[in-house]
Amino acid sequence: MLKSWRWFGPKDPIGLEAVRQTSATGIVSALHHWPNGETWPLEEILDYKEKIEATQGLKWEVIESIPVVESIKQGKPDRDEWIDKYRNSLKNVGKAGIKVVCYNFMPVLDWTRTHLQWPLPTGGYGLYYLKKALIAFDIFLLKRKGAESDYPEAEILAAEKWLHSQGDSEINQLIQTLIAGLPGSELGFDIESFRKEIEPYKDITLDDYRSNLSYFLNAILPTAEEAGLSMAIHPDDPPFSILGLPRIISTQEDLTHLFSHHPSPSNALTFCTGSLGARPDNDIQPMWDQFASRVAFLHLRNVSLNEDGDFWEDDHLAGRANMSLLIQAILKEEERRGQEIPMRPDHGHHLLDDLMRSTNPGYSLIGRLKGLAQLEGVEEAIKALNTSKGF
Ligand code: DNO
Repeated sequence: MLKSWRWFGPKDPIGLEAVRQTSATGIVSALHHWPNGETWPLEEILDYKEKIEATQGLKWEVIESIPVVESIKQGKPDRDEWIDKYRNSLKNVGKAGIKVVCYNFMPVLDWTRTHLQWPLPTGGYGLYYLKKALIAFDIFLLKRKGAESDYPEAEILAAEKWLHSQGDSEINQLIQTLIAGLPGSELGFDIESFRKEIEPYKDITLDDYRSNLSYFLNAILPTAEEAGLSMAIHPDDPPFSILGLPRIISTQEDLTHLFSHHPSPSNALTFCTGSLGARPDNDIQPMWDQFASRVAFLHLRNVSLNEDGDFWEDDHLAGRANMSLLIQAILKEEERRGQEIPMRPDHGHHLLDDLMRSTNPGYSLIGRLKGLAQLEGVEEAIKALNTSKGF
């Protein structure tokens, strides 16, 4: 695996010299300073690449992400203009020699959690999705029309009770966490603007939303092919509909639909074990087996679930996905291709000195470093066991 690390640009509290010490050689980044939806000029890309690669040993391997604007997602009349800008960005990315672009097609919100500092049993903190908090937000804070009909009575009561047990600052924190924008999402809202933003989705069905993605892909995949790019879509996180918004890249069936309708070799997948794993009926192994050849980028992390529909980010080697078996399968796929697949340790716990430094939620230094070291250890062990040489 090509070990890489997500870097949020010059403002990232974890600088490139620090990344250099993690054993990652690939950088995953984006022009975070560039206005959403506007074409990425070639000079900007080259300039940013030069900044990254000025740290010896690092290379900008993957773009995460070029965000897809709401006009495209909602299929608005002006979407073609935005698609043209997107295609121009892709052409420029291709010229700059970067081969993988990660993006997502989640409406309005990118990845979503209810708690960013959930205490771990061993100390330190992790990310958590508490279903009743999400329901409480939806019904009692956002007051979304018709939200009550999305949940069983007992869950609504539990959510209400939970909300009453929370103080003002916890409630404000919940609102912030859900809609103020997590790292990489590029957008943030308050309750009023969020209500406006999700309003159009009441008229957009799953099928409409699928055709909006298809329309986008039909327009950009030929450009991506010409530019030699893999467009690695990121699965929905969490992989189910939240707040009444459609989600269409959540299950094995969704992915089958995506790749059968768009067989272009540039149509690719970001295999995110944590996102896919947050749904009990998603089995990681058959998903890998079916889509391995489409995987252009790996997000390795692990989640655990409970029966209440909550999930939390576990150690990279604990949780639902059997990482060792997955890495074994990844190495097989790499051998078949004769090429490494870029991987990054996704989301780390906030551990030890992480608590003294203000880093992006999920993007800690020590937590991710631990994850990377564990994953690398598994990889090395498998490789060593495969060569039957003595020691
Ligand atoms: C979260 C990330 C996502 C991801 C986007 C891709 O930590 O995995 O924000 O970057 O969904 O567009």
